[in-house]
Amino acid sequence: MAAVKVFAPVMSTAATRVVLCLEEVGAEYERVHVDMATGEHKSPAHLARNPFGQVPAFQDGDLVLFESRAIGRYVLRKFKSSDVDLLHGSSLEGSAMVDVWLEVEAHQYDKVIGPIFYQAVIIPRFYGGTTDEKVVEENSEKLGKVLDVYEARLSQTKYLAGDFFSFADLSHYPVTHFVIKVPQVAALFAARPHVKAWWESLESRPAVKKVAAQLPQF
Ligand code: GS8
Repeated sequence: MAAVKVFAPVMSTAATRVVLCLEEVGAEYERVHVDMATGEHKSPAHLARNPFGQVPAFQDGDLVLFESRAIGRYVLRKFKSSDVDLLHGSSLEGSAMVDVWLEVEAHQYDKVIGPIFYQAVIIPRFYGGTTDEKVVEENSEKLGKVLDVYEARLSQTKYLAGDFFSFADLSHYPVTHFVIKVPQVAALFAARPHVKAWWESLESRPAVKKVAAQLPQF
């Protein structure tokens, strides 16, 4: 069986979400670099894979997908085993909670941590620009409120969807990997013991360690 393909540069946080899923299930895959610096993500070949001109795109034979959370779900369904089912598909209630917290990650967490990532990481590291500290401050305050909800949840269950590790937890890793080094964000995590322990358990997973080692170290 030909390996599935992930089209994206290594730095892409959305692509990292997909790669983490592939590593967690132990699937074979091929990474195909897309050179965003030269606008390759807007080329006709890439637009045929992702009509929004974004990364990642994904291919499994004739099936071509975009949107990292949808690709992640596909990977986790396709390669699930009795040992690894990060969507908790055997339980109607458990899988519903995975869906809930995946939505929270996409629409509550990413919405506020994304601007911090852009301002504090992308602008200085990739464009040589200056961080707008006001954006970082405002979104850190909002992130604190989101993390208060996480702290309450994680004081009741070990992981977000319940007492089992799931895609809902994993999906938080890529952007947090970078943004946790921003002092305001580090302080928010440090002040919430359950969130801190949850993050440390995420970081200690072998698949996460392997993928983290491939990411730029800053
Ligand atoms: C977001 C993809 C995205 O923002 C997903 O796949 O989850 N909801 C989508 N990709 C960024 C790079 S960060 O991984 C991207 O392609 N930006 C370039 C652009 O928008 O032109």
